[in-house]
Amino acid sequence: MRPLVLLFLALSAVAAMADAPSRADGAFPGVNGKIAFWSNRDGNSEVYVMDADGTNLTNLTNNADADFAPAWSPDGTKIAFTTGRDGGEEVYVMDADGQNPTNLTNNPGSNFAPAWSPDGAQIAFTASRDGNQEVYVMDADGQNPTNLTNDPADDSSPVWSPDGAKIAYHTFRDGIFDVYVMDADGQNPTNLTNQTALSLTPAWSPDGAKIAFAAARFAETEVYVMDADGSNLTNLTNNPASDFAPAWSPDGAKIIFNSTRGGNRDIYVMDADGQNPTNITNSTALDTSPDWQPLPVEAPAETPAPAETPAAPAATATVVALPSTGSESSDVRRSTPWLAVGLAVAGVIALASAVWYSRRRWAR
Ligand SMILES: [Ca+2]
Ligand SMILES: [Ca+2]
Ligand SMILES: [Ca+2]
Ligand SMILES: [Ca+2]
Repeated sequence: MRPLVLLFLALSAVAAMADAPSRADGAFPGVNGKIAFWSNRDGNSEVYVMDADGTNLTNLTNNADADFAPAWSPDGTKIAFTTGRDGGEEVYVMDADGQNPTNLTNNPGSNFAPAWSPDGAQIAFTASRDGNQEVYVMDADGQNPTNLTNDPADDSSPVWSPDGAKIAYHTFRDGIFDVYVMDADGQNPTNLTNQTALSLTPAWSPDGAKIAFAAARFAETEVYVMDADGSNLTNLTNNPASDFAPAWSPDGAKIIFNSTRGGNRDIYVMDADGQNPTNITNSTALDTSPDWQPLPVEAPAETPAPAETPAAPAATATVVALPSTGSESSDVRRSTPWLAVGLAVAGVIALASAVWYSRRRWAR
């Protein structure tokens, strides 16, 4: 194909994924609770929760400004999110019912894409404070923000591994978006994808063994899963529409993701092997950035027999042995201006232009 055709296709694919914030957050092990996401169905973006079958929809933010990128705390009692209500973009936290919204970042730069540590003590997020996007970590009360990436390229969409040892994110440092993993203190950044496709928004499985993410190749975007060391890459969606922003259910059996296969962005649930995708939003509005609430596993009430214990420990052991891993997240946003700019520089080769255009979007 000619360069201009390639450019158009590439920009189209980027635009399809990009004009929706599509950050999902990490699943922590537990019982499956509610699904948080954001939607513009009431005129501006709000964070909603609903049951896993799409019922009992509730608007948690009810704010005239943009509210997006919800991330459940590991105990399911709080939601971190991003909001424009203070004029910039700040990471807030609120109770699971929307009460007590609190600004954690209070920084004139852009702060977004929060993700909790498994012990709930810290929150990773993306900040543009020094001219490019970096993955930061702060205490859960907003204290001690620390830049973990310190790289001139954009680094975003952090997610913690369930054992707390690693943080996965996506970065543009190799000239294309790849999913990387680093130690939780920022050391040992490692490229897990090394692909010619854009690899974005990693999402760690609750047992730590796998990472789901979105990969975009020209007009095609799919949800993939790989082992936490980058091996055994598998396409879970195989659908001509855009499929992106995956997040796992706390029991590890399901993956929620975003898809345009119904004609607009909706949230779908599928089995973790890609089977039985089901639209649970069914709204003509933009619905995106799902994250599944983990609820505590009920204590075994005076169970006499040791029959039900074997499953959990095995997965944890596997995680520790892995050389590297990532977690999950995703976020995107604003659309039109960058597409116009991208088309204006149509002389640039297609893939480079698409990637450039997408920097804003996938950052979150
Ligand atoms: Ca709002
Ligand atoms: Ca950076
Ligand atoms: Ca697809
Ligand atoms: Ca929709």
